[in-house]
Amino acid sequence: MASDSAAMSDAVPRRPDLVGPTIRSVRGVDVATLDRLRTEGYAELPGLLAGPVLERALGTFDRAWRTAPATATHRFRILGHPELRDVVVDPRVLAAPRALFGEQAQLIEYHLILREPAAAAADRRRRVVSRRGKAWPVPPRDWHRDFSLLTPDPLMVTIVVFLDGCTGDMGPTRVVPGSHLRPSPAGLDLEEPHPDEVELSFRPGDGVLLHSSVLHSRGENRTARSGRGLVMYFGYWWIKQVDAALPLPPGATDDDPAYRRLIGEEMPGADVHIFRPLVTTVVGR
Ligand SMILES: O=C(O)CCC(=O)C(=O)O
Repeated sequence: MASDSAAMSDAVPRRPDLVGPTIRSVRGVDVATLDRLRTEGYAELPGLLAGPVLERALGTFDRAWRTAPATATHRFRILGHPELRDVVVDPRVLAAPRALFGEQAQLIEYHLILREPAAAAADRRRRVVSRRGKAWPVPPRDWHRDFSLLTPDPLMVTIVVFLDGCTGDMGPTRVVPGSHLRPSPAGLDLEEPHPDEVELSFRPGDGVLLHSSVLHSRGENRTARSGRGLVMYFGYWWIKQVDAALPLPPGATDDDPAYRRLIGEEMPGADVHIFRPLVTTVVGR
């Protein structure tokens, strides 16, 4: 007599067009990476940038950093520089957003990050203290979520890429695995180390894919080196871009519809219907 589970699988035929043992990757991203994102809330992306794209981004970063940002998001700092635009559209960067959100992937927010060398950061803090007349302590952690919707399947992901690398005393990103699935406990101190935190480690060009709702924190750079990087949030196009009302910097757009959709200049459709459901809504379950 057939076992219960065999009977069940007879009764519910699998849809080979949707689920199958042969699915190993979606648009070039390992299913293991997507599963880890759903269960742990993050997945390392080693070697995300390399070669000329990495070198050109490093060569431009300091100049771009000096471009005054018009808002907290760095539309001018990033899209105003072709070398940094190239990071945003790099196929290795776009692979996971495209696997998750398909043609609906849009760049929702983006900014440069700089871990100043310890001495420069201390000097700047001293100047701020004397101007404001009060101390500006740097807490050990700044736990936050980039977006708050506690579900395994993200509506938005955050990609952080460290151009110089970031390890140990440089204060690399820390995450609390699984925190994208549960509310923060009452009384959680957002400025102190978390008992379940995991410290990541980045070589130059390495990145991390975060479920935007996972608790994460940057650390303090205690070295004499700079830690430069980019943070990019990608999500469904119908999530409003933070700086949608800002003009684009000169030269930041072109006629390529895929690029225009990515930066929010064009919408992928007239409404929110999904006529080709994404395969990622079923893989890994
Ligand atoms: O710098 C980091 O380690 C993470 C950056 C971050 O959390 C953010 O920009 O939201």
